Amino acid sequence: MLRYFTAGETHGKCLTAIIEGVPAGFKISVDKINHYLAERQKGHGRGGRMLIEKDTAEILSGVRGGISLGSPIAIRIENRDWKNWSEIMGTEESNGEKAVEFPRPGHADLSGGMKYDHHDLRNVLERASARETAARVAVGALARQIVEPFGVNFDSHVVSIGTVSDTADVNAPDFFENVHNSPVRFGDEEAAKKAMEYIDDIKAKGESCGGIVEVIIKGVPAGLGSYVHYDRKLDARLAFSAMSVQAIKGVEIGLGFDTARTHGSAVHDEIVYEDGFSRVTNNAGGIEGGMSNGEPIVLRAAMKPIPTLYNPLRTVSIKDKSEHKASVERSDACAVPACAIVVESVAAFEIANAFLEKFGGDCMADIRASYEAYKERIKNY
Ligand code: EPS
Repeated sequence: MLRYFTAGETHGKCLTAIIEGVPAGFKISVDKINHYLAERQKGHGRGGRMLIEKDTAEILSGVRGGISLGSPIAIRIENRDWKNWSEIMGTEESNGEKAVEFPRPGHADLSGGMKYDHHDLRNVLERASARETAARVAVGALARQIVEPFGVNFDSHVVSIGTVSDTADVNAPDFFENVHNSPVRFGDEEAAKKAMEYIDDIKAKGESCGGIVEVIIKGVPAGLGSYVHYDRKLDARLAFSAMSVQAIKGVEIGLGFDTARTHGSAVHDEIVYEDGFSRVTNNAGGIEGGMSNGEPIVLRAAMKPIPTLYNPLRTVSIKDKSEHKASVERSDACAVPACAIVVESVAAFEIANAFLEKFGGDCMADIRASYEAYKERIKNY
């Protein structure tokens, strides 16, 4: 079983992740981790913090000469902004400056303050911040390196930002190439321009905006996850992991909520056989009965607008309970393109975990043997 933890505050010294359960003998590229960290930093609508940071992973343990050892892998990502916060966020001493008194509606501030008895809401927001997603992207970038040698690949794009939807065809051959070159991870350039105008407009109004992201996972063999128990269902795990990403308010797989608005024959994917089983359509989003069915897995998540508003909403002081405008922290007007990378990363972790559950072993050779034997059996099913 793969497990991970992250630690770190947004203006603390660094973010740390420990991933446990990575088998021995896998090629681990730190450049690949850094590629996804850089992707997460991009996107039209990001705020000032991304100009300060250049997220880079340092692998501290569990890898030797670029190959996993089977021991826990620790990763560290420095916060460059720490130098501006060391007196405020020091672990030994803090000058208590930049205290936060006015909880932002939509943020963890108020419930977190009440729950942990914090009377400076900075103690909440520092950890609740989506900065933590840098660590999760590093974990996902590592996890994908477990399944990529078996032909599994991951990509993501933005379906819509606010009221602007991408119009490109996801199945077009150059779709993902265009997405990777787009500042909003759209496939269509004209729609991307509209989305950027939309972001600029809401930013000028002191607003923020959300959007919908989609992750597409190809090459997953049929049979990951299981129907036999609730916590082994692959869709349940993907939904859990996507929902655990900061600001996610909704998750869909395949046709998702739209399945409820139509009839059975318009939803279910007919089965055909040509050199193996396949489906005429993929409304199930690659998962039936909590198991992968061999079709691409399609996972969508809805990100709410970031709660920090430069034109803030009404709130109440946690000190004297007087009415006040919510605190304003430096923030992003739109982080939806980054969110696509984050959801892709947490999904990669879940797929790698389910893959190891099915084919698990202590080392690459055992996993390869188990995988090949399964593929052979399925071929003759
Ligand atoms: C983020 C870092 C944060 C925010 C943002 C995401 O840095 P700072 O607070 O120093 O500007 O830019 O986080 C939020 C908007 C939030 O509400 O948590 C990052 O690295 O992605």
